[in-house]
Amino acid sequence: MGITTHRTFCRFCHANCAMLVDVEDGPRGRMVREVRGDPEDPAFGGYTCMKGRELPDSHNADHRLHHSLVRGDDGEFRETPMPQALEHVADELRHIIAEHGPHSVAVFMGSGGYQNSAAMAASLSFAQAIGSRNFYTSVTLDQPAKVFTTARYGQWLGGTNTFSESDVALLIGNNPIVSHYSPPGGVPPFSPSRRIRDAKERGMKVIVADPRESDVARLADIYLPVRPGEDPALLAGMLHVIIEENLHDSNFVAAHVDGFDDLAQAVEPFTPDVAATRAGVDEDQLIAAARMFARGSKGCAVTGTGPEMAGNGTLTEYLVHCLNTVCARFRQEGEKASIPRVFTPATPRRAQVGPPVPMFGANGMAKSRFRGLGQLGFEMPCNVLADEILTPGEGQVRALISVGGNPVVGFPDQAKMVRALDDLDMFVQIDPWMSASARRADVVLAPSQCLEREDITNLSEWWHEEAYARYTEALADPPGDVIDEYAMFWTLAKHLDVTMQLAGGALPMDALPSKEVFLDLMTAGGLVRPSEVRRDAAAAGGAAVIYEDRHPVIEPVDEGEFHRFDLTAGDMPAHLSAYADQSEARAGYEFKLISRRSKTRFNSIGHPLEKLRARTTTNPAYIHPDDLATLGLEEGDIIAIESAHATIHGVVKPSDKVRRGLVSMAHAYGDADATKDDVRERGSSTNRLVSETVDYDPITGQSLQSGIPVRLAPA
Ligand SMILES: Nc1nc2c(c(=O)[nH]1)N[C@H]1C(S)=C(S)[C@@H](COP(=O)(O)OP(=O)(O)OC[C@H]3O[C@@H](n4cnc5c(=O)[nH]c(N)nc54)[C@H](O)[C@@H]3O)O[C@H]1N2
Ligand SMILES: Nc1nc2c(c(=O)[nH]1)N[C@H]1C(S)=C(S)[C@@H](COP(=O)(O)OP(=O)(O)OC[C@H]3O[C@@H](n4cnc5c(=O)[nH]c(N)nc54)[C@H](O)[C@@H]3O)O[C@H]1N2
Ligand code: SF4
Ligand SMILES: [Mo]
Repeated sequence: MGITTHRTFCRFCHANCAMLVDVEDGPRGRMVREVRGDPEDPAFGGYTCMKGRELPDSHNADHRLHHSLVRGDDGEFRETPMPQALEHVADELRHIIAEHGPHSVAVFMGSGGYQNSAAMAASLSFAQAIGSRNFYTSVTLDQPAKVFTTARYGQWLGGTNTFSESDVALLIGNNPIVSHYSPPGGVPPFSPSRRIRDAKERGMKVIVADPRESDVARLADIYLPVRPGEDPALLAGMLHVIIEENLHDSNFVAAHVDGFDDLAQAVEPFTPDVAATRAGVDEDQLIAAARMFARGSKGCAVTGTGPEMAGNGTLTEYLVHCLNTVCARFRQEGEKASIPRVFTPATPRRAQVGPPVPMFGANGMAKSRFRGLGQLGFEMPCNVLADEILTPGEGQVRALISVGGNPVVGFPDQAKMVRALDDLDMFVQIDPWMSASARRADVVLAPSQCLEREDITNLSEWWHEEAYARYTEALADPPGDVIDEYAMFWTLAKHLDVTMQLAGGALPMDALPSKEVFLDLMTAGGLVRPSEVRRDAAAAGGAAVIYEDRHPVIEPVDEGEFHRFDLTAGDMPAHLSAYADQSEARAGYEFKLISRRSKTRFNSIGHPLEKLRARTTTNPAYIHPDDLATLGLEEGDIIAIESAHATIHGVVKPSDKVRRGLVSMAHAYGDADATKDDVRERGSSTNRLVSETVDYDPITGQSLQSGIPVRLAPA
């Protein structure tokens, strides 16, 4: 009995903030009582956000599932012991595979799955073990063009400049103060606004491009209110200025870059006035931003989700890659590798370009049956999942296991996704509560929550400039018979008599391996083994361990493996020229709806938590006061938002931080049955407005989930 305090890290989101947790050992076992930031952690220094501080509620709340649910023939859910629920799922899968083949089973890992350090490896290796090509993750709902661009052009093996060494930062549609997310080279999630203020104090210049004056835009030296989807014009204009004024690193370009002249030619028509007009920004500000970025000695251009979702995502990522490349924003020979990534299989760290990696259906990778879209690395694009379920024929998906995803609210075309889920022979949702998707499932498997699990920091290690590693013990006892997701997939594989393979080889299939064994196999080839970190962390009272002596140093060029960045790959200069000739206006839809993150939710995670609900129960529609005056609307009114595809409702909130002609709303609110009448209580789903077959990226399948053409009317 009594309360003890332990060191661990938060897993409400991917940032993994260092935390102290008070645990009470009482009649119901060890229960989480309170969490707070760990002031002694070298990276986070005590920082947490309001979501993470709700972890005790999330673990102990009444709405939490303590047992799994299986729907009976009468359509009603029945509480079912975990072993039986898993056996039932395995039996159904066996029948479905026997009748329709292995591709008929799909696995989707959503953003809630990333919070468990083993869920990605477990769900992927399960899909591979049964021989299904239908593995999906939220990466193809949010930022596939980044993955694709890195693969197509190759990576600088020494890594990019990091935030702490930079004297300039360019953030395009990325708001790390709320999202705690930035790609490598961007703002690390350790107390992001304090970091930016500190960096500015030492002289860093910050440039932000966002149609909405976001939290980070308010700290910017130059804020560019770019029109949604027109980032290519802005970036091409900046490249035009940089090249014309010779501000790029011509030595680096000569040594490592092909296709520079083609790029220069393609950005030629984007003179500052043409580019600024199209992008909707001030011409002098565009020129100043180009000079500020290129004259900095170190610092990266990075994008968030906004520009990836607003159309032209692949082109935008290409131009960002060009900016960083021609300005050589990379670490060089003899320096420490910028991000050591202790748990990721080590690639050579050299002062050179790595080889391009074939992507998206190339070279024998699996193709989907739709729109010519194919695998990105090991995963299928989410764009095709609904059609793969709904369309009969060879390869039709008949069973879906969703781990930490909420397809009803995360995917484009909500009504269609709901039809698809209802059409499945079996829909299994792994979820700690009755989310919008769980309520439509045939089986809901109840998982343990983060403070009841062992985990490592593999998912946040790409922000740490030191070789920072953590292994946390399970600190609380799981209620009921909930278990870790890795154990669910292992048990299913065991029933189906297949073997899961991890980076380090086959997983033992005779008896359930411990999480430590799983994590060791999963991270084979990394700088440190999780079991070693576990021992070192235990010796350090559960704190982070920094493996300074293993931090790789960037080696000289390996001439035998020499590659160059080829800026003409994929004909991108020609795509830019085609974009220059396009017009994007859509008659009859004079507004655009843009996406943003809600401070009080992580996508749909947090909806039932009382203190977060006390802050908001809806995703308000931010609209410029002048637009509201024209529409005759006031704060708190309900507005109808109509796209070519559907109509949703929103609660009006005036904001002079959004450009005129825009509505800014968070996604992942509102179930499929949410209506105008309960929009204040539940919010509404912006994805109802989207069609994945009309507006999508032809390479990645990313649907238009921001910058959606809409019209507005009082409701
Ligand atoms: N229009 C529009 N659409 C978007 C976006 C946008 O900006 N605009 N953003 C996109 C992005 S970036 C993403 S990542 C996707 C997200 O799409 P999804 O990943 O499909 O949706 P989430 O809401 O993140 O789903 C998380 C689920 O995990 C459950 N969960 C919570 N905790 C746990 C846990 O400990 N274990 C398990 N197993 N489950 C848990 C939650 O209850 C919830 O059901 O949405 C995308 N959709
Ligand atoms: N609190 C909280 N944190 C989260 C999440 C959450 O739901 N809540 N979700 C997590 C997930 S899954 C992800 S992927 C990350 C995403 O992390 P971020 O990408 O940083 O997410 P946002 O805060 O939505 O920032 C996107 C910005 O893009 C802007 N934008 C929209 N359209 C355009 C456009 O066409 N061009 C430009 N330049 N900007 C545009 C929006 O106004 C917004 O400010 O956040 C993660 N962190
Ligand atoms: S930023 Fe993410 S990891 Fe940190 S406290 Fe908030 S939810 Fe937890
Ligand atoms: Mo995401």
